[in-house]
Amino acid sequence: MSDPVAQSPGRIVMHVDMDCFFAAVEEREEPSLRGQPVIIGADPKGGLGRGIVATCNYEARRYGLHSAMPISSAYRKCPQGIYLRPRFSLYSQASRKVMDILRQSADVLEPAGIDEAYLEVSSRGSFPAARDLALEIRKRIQVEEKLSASVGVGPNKLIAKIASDHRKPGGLTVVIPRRVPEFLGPKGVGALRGVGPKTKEHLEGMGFRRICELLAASEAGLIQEFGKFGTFLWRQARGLDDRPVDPDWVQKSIGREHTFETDTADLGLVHSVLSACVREVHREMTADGHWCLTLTVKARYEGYETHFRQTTLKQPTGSLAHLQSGALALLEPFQRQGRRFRLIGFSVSNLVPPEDLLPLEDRGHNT
Ligand code: TTP
Ligand code: MG
Repeated sequence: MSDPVAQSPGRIVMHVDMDCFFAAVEEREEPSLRGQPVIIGADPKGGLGRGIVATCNYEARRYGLHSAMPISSAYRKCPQGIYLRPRFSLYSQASRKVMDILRQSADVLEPAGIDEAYLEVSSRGSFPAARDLALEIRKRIQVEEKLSASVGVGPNKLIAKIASDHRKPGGLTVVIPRRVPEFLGPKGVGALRGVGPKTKEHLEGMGFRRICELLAASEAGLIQEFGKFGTFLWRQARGLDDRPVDPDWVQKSIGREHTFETDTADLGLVHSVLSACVREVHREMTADGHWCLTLTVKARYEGYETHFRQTTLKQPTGSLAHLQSGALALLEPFQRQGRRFRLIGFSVSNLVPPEDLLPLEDRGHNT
């Protein structure tokens, strides 16, 4: 008799991440863009524009362009690129369609951002079966949505996510449990969850550039250096991650911001730009039926000094008038500073999904 435990493959988790998502949607809408470098973000204004790149397609990446770089640097590296302003409603629509496809194939689906999701697929029973499913999903997204995705499969969320990024674009990487150490080892410590530029620098300063090097660190040593996060790092370096795929994930925030062409002390202009940001955020929030509890205004002064002010309401709101008056109240102390603004922005968080807004008797609890 064989041992059922030894035969059990344990957990199988998939992570799907769309390739250069905003740019890919634009290319789908306008096929003549294909093959050219396409950049989504602020207006480059012939190299004088002051915003940033949201994303760009892989042709543009060959010129060294990437997300979050100043649009002026992007323009210097690639003046012949096609520069487009983002059309968020189009991207949310495409995102919803992709999530619908994924939901049909998952035991549990956790959308983890506009263009990525985790799928619990343990019920498929084996890694080869999960691989077949991944191929099928990638094909459906291509055929039905004309978009390209990269997929990672592994024994948990951490490995699945790193695997989906392993061979972009259009990649499929399956990491079976036995292969986890050789897969993770050569990767930079920046691939681990929660390791941003600062922590990465800190770890590299301690002599840990690659994950295999981090294996030499003791858990106690990492705790001493990073507090509780140390344990998390120690576990991640070993490929350990027991977070469940969580279907209750909700988008954490919706925001818009605007960088002025020149730093400005014109409060009328700051008001009207903030108000336009509020309108766009409101439109996106209510398109999904969400309301929100927390409002945040972000102000960046000349010289890049950045501040946030935030308020949390007692009741969720979906009213544009509430958001507008809330944003203005938050802006007020900023304008008393008498300084010039470089950027103004608005976001909502603590989003409340539509089903939580229904009165109790409509939720089906009374049957
Ligand atoms: P990502 O998945 O990080 O990037 P991507 O899909 O464009 O490219 P990749 O093929 O490497 O996955 O982000 C998804 C979308 O989120 C992206 O298309 C645009 C948006 N985004 C921003 O607006 N600003 C940012 O800084 C980043 C990283 C993404
Ligand atoms: Mg992506």
